[in-house]
Amino acid sequence: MEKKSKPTFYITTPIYYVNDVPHIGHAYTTIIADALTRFQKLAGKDVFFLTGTDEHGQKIEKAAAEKGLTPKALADAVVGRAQDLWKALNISHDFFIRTTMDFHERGVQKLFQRLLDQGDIYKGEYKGWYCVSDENFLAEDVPADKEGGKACPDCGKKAIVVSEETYFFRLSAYQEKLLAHYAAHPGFVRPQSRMNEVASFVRGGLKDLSITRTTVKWGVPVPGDPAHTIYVWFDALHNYVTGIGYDWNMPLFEKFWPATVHLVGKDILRFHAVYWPAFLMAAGFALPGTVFGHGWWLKDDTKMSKSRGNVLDPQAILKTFGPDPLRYFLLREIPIGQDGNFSHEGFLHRVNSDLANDLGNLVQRTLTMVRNYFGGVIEDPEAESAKDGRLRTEFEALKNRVFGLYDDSSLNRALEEIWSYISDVNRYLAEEEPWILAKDPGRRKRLARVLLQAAAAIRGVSYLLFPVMPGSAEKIWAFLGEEKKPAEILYPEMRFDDFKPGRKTLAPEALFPRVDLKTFLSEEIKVGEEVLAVIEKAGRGPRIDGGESPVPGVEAKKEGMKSMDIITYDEFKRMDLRVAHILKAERIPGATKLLKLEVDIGTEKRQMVAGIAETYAPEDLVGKRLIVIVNLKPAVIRGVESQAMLLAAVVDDKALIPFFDREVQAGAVVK
Ligand code: ME8
Repeated sequence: MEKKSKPTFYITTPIYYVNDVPHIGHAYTTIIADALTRFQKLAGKDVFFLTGTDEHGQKIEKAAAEKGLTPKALADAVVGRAQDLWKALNISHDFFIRTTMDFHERGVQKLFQRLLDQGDIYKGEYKGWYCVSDENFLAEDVPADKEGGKACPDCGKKAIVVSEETYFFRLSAYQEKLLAHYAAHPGFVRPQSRMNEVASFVRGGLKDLSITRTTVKWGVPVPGDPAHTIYVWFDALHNYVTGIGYDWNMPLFEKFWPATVHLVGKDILRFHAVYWPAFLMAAGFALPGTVFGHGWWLKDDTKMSKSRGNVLDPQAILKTFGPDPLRYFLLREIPIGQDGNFSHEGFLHRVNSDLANDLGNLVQRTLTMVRNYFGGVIEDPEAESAKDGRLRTEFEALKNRVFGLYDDSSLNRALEEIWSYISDVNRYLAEEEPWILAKDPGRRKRLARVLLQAAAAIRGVSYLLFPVMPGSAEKIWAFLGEEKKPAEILYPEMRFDDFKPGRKTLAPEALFPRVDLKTFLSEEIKVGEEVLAVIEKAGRGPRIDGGESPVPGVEAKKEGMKSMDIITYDEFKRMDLRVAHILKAERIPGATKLLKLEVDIGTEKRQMVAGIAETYAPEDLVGKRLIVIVNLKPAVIRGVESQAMLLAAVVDDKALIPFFDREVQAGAVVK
């Protein structure tokens, strides 16, 4: 019988320059590619993931000279550090290409020769402005400054004039073909807005491109004319074909070409969406499916880049947290395509709140109960109630949604969905109160059901998180007594119900460290001092999250009250705090701690649920004036939607609300 071959998926990152070690921006692209790779493997595809380094050109020549090294010695030193970083980030690339590898150089020369022979490359003279930092020729319409010089419109650095004999690529001949390709393949560039930018650039007219230099020695020599070296971008872009075997392993090349996705930063979209497809058309190769241009990580609102001196080295974060928190943060915080501002406070907040609190605590609590109540064994449970069953059916629906979102590269939305389910599981435990069931020997089968359900949900969640947090997912599966690893189960075969009684679970270790800002920043010498100075000046105390949990009904995190989890003033400002008047208050049937309130917040009436029934009788509350947060995402508690949250002190487990002692208008802003 003929063996059916799996569909292929070939993904690439840019190959990074070796003038310095990669920073968080480079890590971002590589992490996206890794998450998509791991997901596509779960989806049953035969995946190839290529990354590497761009080692030729004037920029490297210059950086090496400044350090007193040969370009190759500089490249060798940087490559080692880059590869260590990818290892520390758990990057699962299939091959790491260096443009100084001999098969790559041969492949580039061969393709150059082919285009020369067929007339797509011709010899002429180039005179114009060149940006060494970006390795890019300036367009003619870039205006001159007062002294008659020109600055690079992309990086702002001074350009130099170059005048030399050069080989040109006949780019102008591809203008219409490129436009036709864009029209026929609207997904060729993502996001869509960037497709429009690229198409309008091409429509504006394409000039032939100078693709060799005589003044740069560090490059691939032009075949038969070694006074010329091949332009670094012509050289570098071809890594995508030589890296999967062009000219040295043709079966591999034929299996994976064309690339499914070239993942790049928006800074180099034009090279990938205009020049590269034109080179490919000339060579007679099929074009890649998509060039995905992601946004930038900014620091203090400017692009993180070595030339601006504001880069963050991921090593300090990795040393404290390991790879998964950084992977999670970068993928959760922004959709691919948008820019994001990196802040240490933002990072810590996500780690403490989403990872340590929501997910880490859930795993820890559940497995500790299985251990304490059943000696670590998942016991035979009673039959599923409708509510227990909801956790299962919700998981199956979630799985399909997350599949679709990962497949569409909407990683942040997939993570949002997963976290919403994690909240549901936390709420299930809070409502079923297994710690109370454990006190009643007659309810052991019920207790077993609640813990089985929660553990099965945790198994499912970890599976869905595997592409983004592979190390943590594997650890959780091992805690759950799972023999397989997440990567061994294909997506369609993953079922909630496969978690069955009889398993022996392990004692969980802490998954995510709780780190306070000061300790964290002591690792980050330069940035740390700056941020701490700001915090100390502001004289802030502990964060105000010791009261009601953001997901009401879920146990508030005790150690969270003690930890210094600092937020910035901007984050504080995002909270819309208002004066509210209580119009109605009533008990919620079956809930001893909760009251349902109707409040007037000036602009409208809101319904809210608050854990204050043990301190206040409903009739004492009507007419009272208090402070509420009105822009918090609504939550459903005991089937009642809560559309605002009040502030209260928690003393001896009782909530005490600060009321105003004089008349104050509903809706007044609190700041
Ligand atoms: O351009 N935010 O290499 P490069 C997000 N060698 N991503 C960032 C970033 C930031 N602040 N800074 C860098 C080159 N990146 C060429 C590529 S490919 C044939 C040749 C990421 O070392 C992003 O992917 O300057 C960007 O496109 C890439 O690093 C640039 O890396």
